[in-house]
Amino acid sequence: MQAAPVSDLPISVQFDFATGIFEPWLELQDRRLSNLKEMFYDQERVRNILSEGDPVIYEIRYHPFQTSTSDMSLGVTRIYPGKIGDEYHMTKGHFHERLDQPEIYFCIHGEGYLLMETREGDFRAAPWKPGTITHIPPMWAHRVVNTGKDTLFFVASYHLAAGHDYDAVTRRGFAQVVVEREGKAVLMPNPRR
Ligand code: M6P
Ligand code: ZN
Repeated sequence: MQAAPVSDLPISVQFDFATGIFEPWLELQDRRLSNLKEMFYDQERVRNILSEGDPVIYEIRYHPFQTSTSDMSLGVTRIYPGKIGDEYHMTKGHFHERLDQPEIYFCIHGEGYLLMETREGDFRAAPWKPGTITHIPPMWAHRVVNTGKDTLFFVASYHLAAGHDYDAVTRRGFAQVVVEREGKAVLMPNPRR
């Protein structure tokens, strides 16, 4: 993320509920399979797919609202439908670097789960549909999984100072993974733990 421009004036952006894209945004990040290859449990499948290409799994548009005294930020993530092997497309997932920083996620479109886990191993999977709003308390890692046939998009509101810590999630994943079984999305214990 580049340094955010400082403005003490109110700013509005315009969100399109049909596409999940808002304007203007200040930064766009594509997350390709190579950026989150450690996250999927079926590592052989990851290698096979990467030998033929590097699909975009999701994209994020950011607008940091940096003022001289505050650092609220907006992020809109769009997760494309699909699976890696039998595991559904999902975000990397992260803890916040700062231990006092929560976040609010608003599901706008699509269906899936918001997975959350503490370092002590307390785990929650919130089923998600349009209109579900989840408060993620400090010290809970968070990851969104798209189990539907459409693009899932959600709005995130957080402070820039929260920071992203991907370390533990990259090494250990979450306690459970979301996979397709007989056409249905089910949770199962992470085979890599
Ligand atoms: C939301 C926010 C962002 C985050 C993004 C993608 O928009 O939580 O801070 O970057 O989701 O999640 P991740 O960084 O885990 O890939
Ligand atoms: Zn976060």
